[in-house]
Amino acid sequence: MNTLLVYPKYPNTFWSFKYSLEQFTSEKASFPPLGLMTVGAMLPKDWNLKLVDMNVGELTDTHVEWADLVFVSAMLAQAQSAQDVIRRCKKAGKRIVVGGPAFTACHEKFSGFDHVVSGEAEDILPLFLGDLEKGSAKKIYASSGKPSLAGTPVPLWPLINFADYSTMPLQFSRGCPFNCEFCDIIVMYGRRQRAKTPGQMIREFQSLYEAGWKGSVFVVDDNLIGNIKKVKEMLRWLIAWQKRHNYPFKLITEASVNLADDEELLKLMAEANFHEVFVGIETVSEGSLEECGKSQNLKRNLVEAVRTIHRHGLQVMGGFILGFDSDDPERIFDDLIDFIQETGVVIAMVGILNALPETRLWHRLKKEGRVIEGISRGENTDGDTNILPLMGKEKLIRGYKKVITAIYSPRMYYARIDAMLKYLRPVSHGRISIRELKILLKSLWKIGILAKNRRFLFWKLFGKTLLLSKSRFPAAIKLAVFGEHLQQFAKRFE
Ligand code: B12
Ligand code: SF4
Repeated sequence: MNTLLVYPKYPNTFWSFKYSLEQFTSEKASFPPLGLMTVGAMLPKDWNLKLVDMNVGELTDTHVEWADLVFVSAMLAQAQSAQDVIRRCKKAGKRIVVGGPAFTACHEKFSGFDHVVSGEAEDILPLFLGDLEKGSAKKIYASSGKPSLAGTPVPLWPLINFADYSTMPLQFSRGCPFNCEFCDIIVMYGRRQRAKTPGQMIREFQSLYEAGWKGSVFVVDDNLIGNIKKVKEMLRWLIAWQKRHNYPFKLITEASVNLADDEELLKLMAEANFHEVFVGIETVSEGSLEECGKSQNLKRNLVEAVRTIHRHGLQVMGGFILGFDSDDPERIFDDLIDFIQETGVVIAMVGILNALPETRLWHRLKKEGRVIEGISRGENTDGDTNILPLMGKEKLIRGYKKVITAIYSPRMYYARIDAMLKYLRPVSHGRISIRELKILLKSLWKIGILAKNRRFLFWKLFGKTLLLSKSRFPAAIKLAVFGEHLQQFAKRFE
């Protein structure tokens, strides 16, 4: 069976980091599609597989002609491209199977596919494959439970070309114990966190290492620390493995802000070579935190929490949301700018509240007649929303634009790097790679010489970190380079 695995195109937004990749590296995208590489590893061994990630290469007619079966995976942000792929493959007479977050959230909004695997593939894909072999495959396969990850296979690395990507993804756990109103993770993956065993996780790191990857690895859990006991156990195994292999991987992940409460956990993460952690801070308004049920962020000093994490060598990337009912439109925008500047959350993903299908927020706002129908765009950094905000859409979007253009102005961006570096304990593991050296050299030319409105800021940062704090130098340059994408991204809101 010739099986084509297709990952549709996602828009060039905040997370694509497209501009920085194009200008400073030879890579075409940040991450390969882990969902498809995992599904690929679950398919019969005698099937021929090809993966086309449309974010790094074209889907050609030759690919489509070759296929007997086409598997499409997508997030809602890829809906348009996914629908185009389905239409094209249908026209060519192919049998199409769809799955992944977009189809789990609302497969009924798509047309033209033959089969959908809604939910996680581990328990449901074997059923589909069995039926397919018998010639009795149904249209809809919905996973009824949340499968254990004990049987999740190691991703099929040979499906991708490492050179196309800057970072490799691995996953330790799914689900999150918290209950934020807007969150679709708990709808799709549940509130009981399911994790792989430490041995299983080490096998995945080992397989990636043996496949030839060195460098950045994103542990794509939505909340790595959803089960603190289990993650600490895994981290101890990982530390030993990293030491044995001379720290080949620099790690990034996502975690809830209560990470700041656990000194031991922070130390373990730093020792395992985690450098960056994405934290959902969401808002500086206590009323809005209460409204969305983000209990773990309430009644704490969020500035101090961020600094504590920085002090342990982990750079905080922050997620923020504007447009809660409790947001005071006279203050929220300026308060958020101040918070982001004060804490030095350099990579601040500020989005507008959107209601994703089946979330508690979606149900509440639907009852209130405040959800705009149509495919949920699944994208909250494009300056639009599918809800009717209490403060009024126009005011919200105006405020959003103000925040984005302020925090991504070169002056404020570089001020934040300074604010972060003041607290950031440098992480000592691993050496600077050739890739990082090349990026550094390009940055000297492209930012240090060509970028008229920020070259002074760049050289100031460059000189200061090199003279006073050499160990923080790689982080400073990396942030300057990321800034090139983010400043470009912000321009669309000017
Ligand atoms: C890594 C990641 C990214 C990466 C890259 C994606 C990539 N190349 O894989 C980047 C950073 C680019 C990204 C961006 C965005 N992302 Co994202 N991302 C993730 C994250 C953290 C991990 C994805 C992953 O690898 N999961 C692990 C794999 C194993 O799980 P999986 O994909 O679900 O696959 C399983 C099943 O779904 C199924 N399956 C998957 N595909 C298929 C296909 C077939 C045919 C079958 C049968 C089964 C199947 O089998 C797998 C095994 O069970 C997820 C969260 C999550 N928990 O998954 C969010 C997530 C997918 N992202 C999300 C969002 C909203 C975004 C953004 C819109 C954020 C933003 N506001 O900008 C952008 C959109 C893209 C853009 N404009 O740049 C949402 C999607 C919601 C939805 N319903 O569509 C998620 C779920 C997180 C969330 N709730 O916020 N993201
Ligand atoms: S902490 Fe994050 S993953 Fe967990 S429920 Fe809240 S938003 Fe979702």
